[in-house]
Amino acid sequence: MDDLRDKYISAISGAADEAALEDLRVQAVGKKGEVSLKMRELGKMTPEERQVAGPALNALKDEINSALSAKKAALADAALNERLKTEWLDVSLPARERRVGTIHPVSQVSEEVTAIFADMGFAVAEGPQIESDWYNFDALNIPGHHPARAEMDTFYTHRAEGDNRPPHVLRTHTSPVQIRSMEAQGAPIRVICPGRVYRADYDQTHTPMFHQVEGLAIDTDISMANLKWVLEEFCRAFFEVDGVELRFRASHFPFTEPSAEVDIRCSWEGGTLKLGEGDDWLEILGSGMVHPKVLEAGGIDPAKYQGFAFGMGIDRIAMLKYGIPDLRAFFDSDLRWLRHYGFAALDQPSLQGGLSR
Ligand code: 2NM
Repeated sequence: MDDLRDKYISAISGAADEAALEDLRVQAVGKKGEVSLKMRELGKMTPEERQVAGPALNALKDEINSALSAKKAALADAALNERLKTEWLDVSLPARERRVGTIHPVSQVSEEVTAIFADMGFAVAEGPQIESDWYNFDALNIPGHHPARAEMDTFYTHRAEGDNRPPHVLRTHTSPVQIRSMEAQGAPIRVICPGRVYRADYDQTHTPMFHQVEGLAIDTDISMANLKWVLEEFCRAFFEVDGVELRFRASHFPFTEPSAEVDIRCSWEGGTLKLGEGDDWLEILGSGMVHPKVLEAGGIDPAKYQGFAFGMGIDRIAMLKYGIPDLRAFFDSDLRWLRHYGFAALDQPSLQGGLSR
């Protein structure tokens, strides 16, 4: 009986599937199975023998039956687990196909600009959109009486009654981020600061909120020549014209000296703009060598360091590159406009892949 038990218990535990298990059941406890045949022999035994063998055989039959059903349950569990592995279903997926939307041209162009300057070693810095007037004006060599303060159409916040400190402003440019970067990391430095800026102005070419990217490079031997190379390199990559021609026009900003506005060669043939050819010039950015007072405000010694800075409108260069006519439509949240001028969600710009579609 011990031999029978060992044989079937180990065979049952090693059974590969339900069919093998059924064969074992028939062999062991089926009508003509080994245990059943042994039970038939009980009739030929003496009563004493039967009293010992009977209960033992019944116990063996029970033991084999429960091993069979335990193994059957285990096989069913394993089969179910196997099925669940291949037939999984993400019940969190939407039942209906849905358009995910598009990337806004401002986001797309910010990524493109960032990719180009990152390739030239510039890090990205961000800062608050509500600024103290020190960061937005004084640190940038625009003192209280300076006409640039009035020209900027600044949005002011309110102070509480009787609080005579100057009010905070919505930043009118991203230059305050560059002052903060100078303070935080000192020289040498190479950063670009993309972000939202605010001016109280609204017409075909102005919205009260728009986007700027400013760049700053400070070191012991930075010159206007470096500025020129960086901006040419940027325009060549961004507008995707190899023989890009820029024109540096003397200008004036409080925070740079000397200052230059930069134009790109273009043509307006047939009413469409073509960059890199023709006899016209289109202004695309402002730039210059950072004013010593601005370096000082940022905690950098102007006797030891100098640097260049530049700034441009992201919305404006987006319009030029992608032929978008009206700036105001940028911020209307018109779905048809967004589908037309938007970019595919996974269409991330990279220098390797070419920046445009
Ligand atoms: C421009 C034009 C020229 C500029 C200057 C600075 C700072 F903070 F470093 F002094 N950031 N950006 C700058 C210079 C911006 O935008 C038209």
